[in-house]
Amino acid sequence: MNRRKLLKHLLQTSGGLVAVSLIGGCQSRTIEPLFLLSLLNPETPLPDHLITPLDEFYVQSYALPSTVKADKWQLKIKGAVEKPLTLTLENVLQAPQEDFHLTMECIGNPAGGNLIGNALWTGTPLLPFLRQANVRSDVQEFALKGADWYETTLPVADIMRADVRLVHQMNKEPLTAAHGYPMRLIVPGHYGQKQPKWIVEIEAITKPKTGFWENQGWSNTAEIPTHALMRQVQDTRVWNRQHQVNVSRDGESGWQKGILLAGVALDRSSSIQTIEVSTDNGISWSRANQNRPNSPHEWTLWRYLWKPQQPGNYTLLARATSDRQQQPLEDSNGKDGSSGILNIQVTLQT
Ligand SMILES: Nc1nc2c(c(=O)[nH]1)N[C@H]1C(S)=C(S)[C@@H](COP(=O)(O)O)O[C@H]1N2
Ligand SMILES: [Mo]
Repeated sequence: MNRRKLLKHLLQTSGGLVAVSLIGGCQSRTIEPLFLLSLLNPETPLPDHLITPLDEFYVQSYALPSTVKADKWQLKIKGAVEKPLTLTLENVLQAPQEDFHLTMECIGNPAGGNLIGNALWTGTPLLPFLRQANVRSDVQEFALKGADWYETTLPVADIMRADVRLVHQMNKEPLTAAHGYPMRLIVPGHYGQKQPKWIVEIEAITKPKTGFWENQGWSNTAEIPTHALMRQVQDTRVWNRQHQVNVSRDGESGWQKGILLAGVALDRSSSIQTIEVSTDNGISWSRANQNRPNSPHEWTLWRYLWKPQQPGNYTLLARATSDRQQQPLEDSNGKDGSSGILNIQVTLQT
């Protein structure tokens, strides 16, 4: 699609409607099954990318999705800048577009939770626009605001990077209303709360400030720790911490045939080197098979074929090691995001 067509297409799309469930004014939609890993045959190579389909991608918004009209949409770059700027959709679409894979996860996602998804995003770097606005040297942070009055902040160094982009497509489709139509900002390395949807304002500020979730105690840096998520025990999808799974001995999915464990791993900035699985509550560890995405911002896929010898109770753990760190055994402060190890109790029946 050329840019003119793209603009027309975007202007015609109202931003697809989604089913909304309102719980205490907070819109949060999680869909099962999240994880359609067709990895049951360990002989088939792991795919390079596992993309979460749009209708399965989690939605986390503190209020109803904002209804922004593309032809009315504007992004103001203001505050402590020499030349304040107002961008239209056309301005953004006329700039060079880039496709990139990135996994988005909510800081509130518990170990093994499903507030996580991976997409192919399309957008353009924000940096040239910031340069155009000529950010003053005493600026410390940017306050990023959505049309729903959502606000979050990040230091200058985190925002004035070539890989921070204004994004208008997700999996090659215009963003849906729920995911920020017509435009959101994506700041790699950070949890979802630093990815403002329906972005309408970027304010350069000279004093640090905290945003909506950060004011409620959530981490203000919100950087993604090295962590692994285990998502599959045979055909049983595993969602919760301390999940209890029963597996019979015989039959098509009986444990005698082996049990396939699979999942993902992610870090804020560096590649995942290894994923290890323990089936004896951390006494011994075995390397899982994994793929190696080009970008550290896309989840690494892993799987491990467990061949139990005896019935009984087992505790399964998975841990990731990135270039930066090995995932700690204990869960850290939940308000910094869950870096803890998912703990799955499995009973293998006699
Ligand atoms: N404008 C706006 N942006 C927002 C939010 C919001 O409520 N309003 N929620 C944030 C949170 S907490 C997360 S986890 C991600 C979720 O993005 P998604 O709904 O596209 O998955 O959006 C972030 N950006
Ligand atoms: Mo979030």
